[in-house]
Amino acid sequence: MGDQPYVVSYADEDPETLRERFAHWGYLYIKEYVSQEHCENLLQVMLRETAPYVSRDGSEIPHLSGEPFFETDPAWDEIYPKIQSLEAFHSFFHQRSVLDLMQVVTGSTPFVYPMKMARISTPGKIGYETPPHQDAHSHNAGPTMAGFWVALHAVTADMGRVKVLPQSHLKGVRPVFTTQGVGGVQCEIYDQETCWHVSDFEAGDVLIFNSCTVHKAEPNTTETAVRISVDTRFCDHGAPVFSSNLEPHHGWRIEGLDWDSIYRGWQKAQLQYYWRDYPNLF
Ligand SMILES: O=C(O)CCC(=O)C(=O)O
Repeated sequence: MGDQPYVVSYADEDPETLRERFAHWGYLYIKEYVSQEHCENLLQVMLRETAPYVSRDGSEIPHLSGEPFFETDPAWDEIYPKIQSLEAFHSFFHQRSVLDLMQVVTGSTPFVYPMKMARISTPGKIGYETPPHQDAHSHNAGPTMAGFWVALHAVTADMGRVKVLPQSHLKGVRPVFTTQGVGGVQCEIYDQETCWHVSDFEAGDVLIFNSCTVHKAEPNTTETAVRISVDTRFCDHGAPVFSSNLEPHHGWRIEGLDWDSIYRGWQKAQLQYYWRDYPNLF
């Protein structure tokens, strides 16, 4: 069976309906949840840091100049610490409306993981896109953890959309093996799991997925279009959070990419080291 479109959710639906749908499918695809203005503002500040490799020059979609790259390539390593240092990037996930949504989904006060991720999917790197995986494995997390992924601009079928294997969360944490591509780890896909859910995204569309929901990225097969999205993880406040999630994303391999350097130019202290008194770190 081929792919099917995402089951669409809307923020103004009854919370119980959203929770039931999340429990049933293992994900929620919520149309235009984050305001387009907020996405555009973040995209603009990120694009200042991705230049000259990725820019917009007046077009709606970012595009690539020069050689393709993926996570850990030299161009990416040059750009990424600058993106990680953006206060607007981290605070994006702490806006009231995002916390409110996660409160509905988790059914209790949400905790935002310190690690925030930006994805820059360029064309010309087919085979290096995010392989199928479960965040339960990659973030060493329990069942109440959820991924929160936001498209910052329109993403069409050829631009490296993120897709999920519906109901895969019901089968527990799967065996993994190493592979190329973002994260370098792939989980097992069982026989008959051939129907993925995926749709085009508009700016502000949110994908929330259970920690055991298998998800992956499609290849970016465009000539020059670049897909930029941002994501993090949430859990119910008090659930165990593994220590690696307290690091900046790729802080373990990019020299100098630590919280002190990230916070250096920030205006506000409120979101700095906010997890230090979190009651359940391991
Ligand atoms: O955006 C991507 O390419 C990957 C996203 C992802 O795997 C995640 O958020 O866990």
